[in-house]
Amino acid sequence: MATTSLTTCPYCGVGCGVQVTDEDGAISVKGDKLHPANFGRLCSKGSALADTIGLEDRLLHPQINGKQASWDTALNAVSNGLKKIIEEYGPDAVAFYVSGQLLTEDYYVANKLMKGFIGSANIDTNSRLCMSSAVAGYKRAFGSDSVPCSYEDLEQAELIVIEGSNTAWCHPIVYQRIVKAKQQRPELKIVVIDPRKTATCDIADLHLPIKPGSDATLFNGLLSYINKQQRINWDFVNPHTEGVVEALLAAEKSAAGISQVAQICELSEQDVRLFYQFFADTKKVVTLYSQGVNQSSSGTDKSNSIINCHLATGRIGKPAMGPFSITGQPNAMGGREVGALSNQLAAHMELNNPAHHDLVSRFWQTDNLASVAGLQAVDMFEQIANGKIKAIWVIATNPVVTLPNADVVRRAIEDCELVIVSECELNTGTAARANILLPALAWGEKCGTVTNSERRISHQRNFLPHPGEAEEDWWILSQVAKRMGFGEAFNYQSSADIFREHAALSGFENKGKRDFDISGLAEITDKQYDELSPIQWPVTARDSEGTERMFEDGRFFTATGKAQFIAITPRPPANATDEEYPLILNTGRVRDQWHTMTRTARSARLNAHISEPIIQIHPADAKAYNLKNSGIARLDSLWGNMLARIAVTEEQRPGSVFVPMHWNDFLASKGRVNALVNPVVDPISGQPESKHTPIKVAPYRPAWYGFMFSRTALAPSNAEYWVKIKGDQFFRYELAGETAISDPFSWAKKQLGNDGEWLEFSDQNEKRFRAGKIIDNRLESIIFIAPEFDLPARSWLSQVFSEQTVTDEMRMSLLAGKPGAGLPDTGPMVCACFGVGENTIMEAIASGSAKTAEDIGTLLKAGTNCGSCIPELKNIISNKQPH
Ligand SMILES: Nc1nc2c(c(=O)[nH]1)N[C@H]1C(S)=C(S)[C@@H](COP(=O)(O)OP(=O)(O)OC[C@H]3O[C@@H](n4cnc5c(=O)[nH]c(N)nc54)[C@H](O)[C@@H]3O)O[C@H]1N2
Ligand SMILES: Nc1nc2c(c(=O)[nH]1)N[C@H]1C(S)=C(S)[C@@H](COP(=O)(O)OP(=O)(O)OC[C@H]3O[C@@H](n4cnc5c(=O)[nH]c(N)nc54)[C@H](O)[C@@H]3O)O[C@H]1N2
Ligand code: SF4
Ligand SMILES: [Mo]
Repeated sequence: MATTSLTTCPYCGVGCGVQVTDEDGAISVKGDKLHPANFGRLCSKGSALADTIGLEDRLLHPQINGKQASWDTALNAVSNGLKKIIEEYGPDAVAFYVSGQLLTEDYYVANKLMKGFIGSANIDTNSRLCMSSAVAGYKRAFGSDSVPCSYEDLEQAELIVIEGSNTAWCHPIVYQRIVKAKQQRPELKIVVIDPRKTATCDIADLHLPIKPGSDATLFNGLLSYINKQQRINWDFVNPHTEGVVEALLAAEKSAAGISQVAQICELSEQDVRLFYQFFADTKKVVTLYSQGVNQSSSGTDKSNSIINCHLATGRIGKPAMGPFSITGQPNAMGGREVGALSNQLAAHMELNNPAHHDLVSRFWQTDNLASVAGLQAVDMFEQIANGKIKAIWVIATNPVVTLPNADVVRRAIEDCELVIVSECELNTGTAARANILLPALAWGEKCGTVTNSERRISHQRNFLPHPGEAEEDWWILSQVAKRMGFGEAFNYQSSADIFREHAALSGFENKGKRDFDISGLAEITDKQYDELSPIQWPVTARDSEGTERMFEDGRFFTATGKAQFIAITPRPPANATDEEYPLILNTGRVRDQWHTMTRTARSARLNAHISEPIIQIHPADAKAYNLKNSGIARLDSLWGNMLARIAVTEEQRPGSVFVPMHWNDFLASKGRVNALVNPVVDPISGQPESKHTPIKVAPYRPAWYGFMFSRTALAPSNAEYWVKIKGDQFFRYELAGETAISDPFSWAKKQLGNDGEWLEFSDQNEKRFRAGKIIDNRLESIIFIAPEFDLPARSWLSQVFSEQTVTDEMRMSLLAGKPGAGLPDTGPMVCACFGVGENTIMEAIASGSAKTAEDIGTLLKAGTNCGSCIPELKNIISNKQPH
């Protein structure tokens, strides 16, 4: 029998509604047609959710020092451990590092325990690496952390400026909504500001490949231009803002005219002028920005340079207008609401505001509420490294992979006296170094609320049983709180209890003074909570249906009620390139992986798009540094090094390379890019400069290259470079080693196991070796070694693993290392939803039957589900056509 449930996607901040169908235990997902974030669509990651819910490698029982323990023992160990350190060294010797992937209820309890009862503000969240500059920018301008816009504003806009956001890959459904709006209204203009030509540029009328780090100059120049063109909206500016004169003076000083801006930002004057004209001449403008703005040592200033231009033109608080910082994680917004950044209190209140301190103390009935800001993520791990912090509880984040200067972070965790980790997965770099491991319920098993980029609160509902002994994060935290003696305040019976308390606090003595107010939900019943429909905050008695847009009345939450212009003096990134480190390392995301891959790497189809840590580099730089496409490069910075597969592409800006943030130590021997990333932070927000580290690059020259496929997981030996990739019926390992293999056959047997029937081909002179192992006439594993990296197509070999029997022809093909045997090589995966490879697409184009992306969709289905691969389809078509 089939049952269906409605929930919310656990990945990005778009916050799509998901409909899950359980047909006798077989789970499938599709988009929730009625959810106002996605109206039924899902991207490649959302569509593959069912692939990721298996229990292999899940953490299902508490562990102490690697040994299974009962909950009681583990919880006592946590509370006694924390208490002992607090008694000896004070509350600031302990810290929590939490995450925008927690549900609001979990988040609320973590923050309440640390700030309200342990009495330290040493709780920070991975949102420090993500949204903190946007938060600081909004607060400086509006006096509150309020994202003013809705997704509908994007659809109704006349100009969308996409700055430092690869929306097509990172917020795919918002991007699809923009694509659709542009199809319906081709006059909708799109400007993309990104040093790289990303998939998002597919719909751009103008792409500005800006010099990395120079965005504040571009927007200061825009403010100055708006002034010179007499486009300042004084009817808005005079009554509703303060500080315009100072902001204009600073803008004029740093970016006097178009030619100066063009020079500093390394853009053409023509492009800068066009952008400025678009902005000045268009009324309905939304600026959508993300990590290319935030992750910078001047990220807060950059966000204010954008907000300044919206204030100057009065384009805020009105339909189709506004500075829209799009959030990354599913509950980045929830974390902001509960105040889990170390400088905030709960419900958008301030730690250093005595009235807020008093209010929260009374509401929580505590006399121990922290009153001094705690440590920010990067400093927190520095204090762990130098021994000032002696206990750290990490919940739903993986800092040994995602914090900058990650090798030092890893060492800090290894040396810390007490490391507690709440996780769903066994194999994360951080979990592997925990003293106490606490098993948390995962997506589909837990239940609570999340808030998306447009302030919309949605329910994540459980549809799977609780596996093993895994528990809700709020339950784990409350149990520890009770054992530490704070039982009264943590007596929650359900996530609904917590939600009601959180909602009540938001409305407590609020009376319109604070932006975050969901008091309209403070008294909902358990049933209403279970059935809660997506709703945008504020939700009050007056606005019981939620609020689409903030600041419609032109009033802001500053002391004077007026929005603040901020005078911006642009600063270059903290570390410039030099002779030794001549290239800029830019880092970020790829289409089909989520963060440290603990979940997405479970899905074969998501692994097929970009399977290895890559370095994208411009052909001119590749030539200058002697790098060949598909070879391996070694990257070094002042902080660390890594190895990555070389992808030469014109889309990369010369002088700058792009490396994904995703690979962890369980999936790649040396693929953690954060080992190289500069730990410098923005002085206001504390956000690291993840987009700009000077590096050098050199070809990696191993003695041999190779790969293995196997139906079971292996542990490669003698390979300095390895990457593990889960395929459909196999695991694939990409390999390279520094020591020549003298006896390849015995080495192969060591890797793959001695059993089965072996096919073997060896050419000693050429140092090539190929072998396959067959069990019951079915291909069990294969191994290929060569002195060069031009090994046979992996895509074809992956297909052989789907075959039930190995035919004689296949044996020949395998040994020859060439596709054949009636199985054409479909090429690297382009469409993850329908598994369509590049070669198949090229054939359709070559045959003349497909001329457009739509034709490819009709013929091969590629691009017709989530649409994320459409920019790549268009790229393949344009490369194929004669120029
Ligand atoms: N597929 C996928 N989607 C995700 C995630 C994921 O892991 N995978 N994670 C989610 C999360 S938590 C987040 S925060 C978002 C992030 O979403 P995005 O911010 O869109 O993603 P990034 O790839 O980190 O960086 C965005 C772009 O900033 C550009 N950039 C670098 N330097 C500069 C600069 O100086 N100026 C400008 N203007 N641009 C610059 C980069 O080239 C890059 O294309 O994605 C969310 N969505
Ligand atoms: N170089 C570089 N570094 C970056 C970035 C970048 O662009 N460049 N981006 C930064 C940004 S924007 C972000 S948001 C961070 C993300 O960085 P992280 O948060 O460190 O990355 P994740 O892999 O999402 O880690 C989440 C962990 O929580 C676990 N988990 C999932 N759900 C639950 C749950 O319900 N309970 C518990 N207890 N655990 C759970 C997952 O298994 C996973 O191990 O990375 C940052 N680091
Ligand atoms: S865009 Fe994709 S990853 Fe983001 S919430 Fe929607 S389905 Fe999930
Ligand atoms: Mo993020």
